[in-house]
Amino acid sequence: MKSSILAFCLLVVFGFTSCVSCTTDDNKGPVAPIKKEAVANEDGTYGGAQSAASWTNPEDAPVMGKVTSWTLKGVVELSGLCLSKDKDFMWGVGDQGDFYKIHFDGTFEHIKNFDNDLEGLCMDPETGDLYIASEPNRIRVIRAPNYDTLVKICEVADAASYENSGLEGIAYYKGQLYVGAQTGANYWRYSLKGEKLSNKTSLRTVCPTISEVGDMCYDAERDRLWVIDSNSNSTRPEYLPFTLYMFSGDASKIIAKYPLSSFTKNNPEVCCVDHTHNCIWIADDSSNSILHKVEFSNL
Ligand SMILES: [Ca+2]
Ligand SMILES: [Ca+2]
Repeated sequence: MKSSILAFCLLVVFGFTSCVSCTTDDNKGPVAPIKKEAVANEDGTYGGAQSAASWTNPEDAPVMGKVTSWTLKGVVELSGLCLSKDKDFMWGVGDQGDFYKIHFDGTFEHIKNFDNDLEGLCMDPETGDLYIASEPNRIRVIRAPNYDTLVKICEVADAASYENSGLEGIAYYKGQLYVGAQTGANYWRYSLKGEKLSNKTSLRTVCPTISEVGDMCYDAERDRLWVIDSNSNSTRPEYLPFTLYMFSGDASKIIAKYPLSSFTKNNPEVCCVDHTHNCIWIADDSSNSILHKVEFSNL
């Protein structure tokens, strides 16, 4: 009898205790962070800001180093950069239609104004022609060697309603063009003549933490597609703020992520890979644009 009474008492005590501790856990909340802990997607990526801290770049990925910044007084809303054909300066474009030569020491020359919302540019390395993304949905070209006329290529029909969240990035990719938009982090591939080669696809399908395309740059030497996300995401914690993403060249896989918030404060809408200087040029689109030389090892 004594042992069964003891067993009964223990049952009551432990039952009560476990019930209390269960209630306490739910109220105090240590359970909540555990529930939110990130679970990797099938492709190894993570979704949501909670998981951002747990992302680790692969060991053989480029490593970000020193950052040098210049305020370019008079360069208005710089939103696209690409290396010149001889890689001795960069071409630049801005939202107010301005077309610049930007030098590696932070000096610049204003070439002309095209009265267009110029947001991104890239070069055909065969011809030196500059392909331009213009908001909301225009693809244009400035032909070498005179670089004095903005010529129509086509409109991206899917982006017609994107307004000032339209095309921001364009990249020369194996004789074709990538074009990317802020809205939905969507991108397409087009021929140099303006024929659509791939349907609208969101980079979020392989990288759930990207909010928008601020700029894109294809690195042919390493077959990588670099994309900068220009959104602070202060109200959308499901996406990472101000981040540089490195995808495989065909955009089928996210490889590495680089947070930029420690030095980009405004609206980073430019990324340009430069192997000669072992860096990626990044710029904040603002009334006096800010150019950042971001050095990398193993770029
Ligand atoms: Ca841009
Ligand atoms: Ca714009």
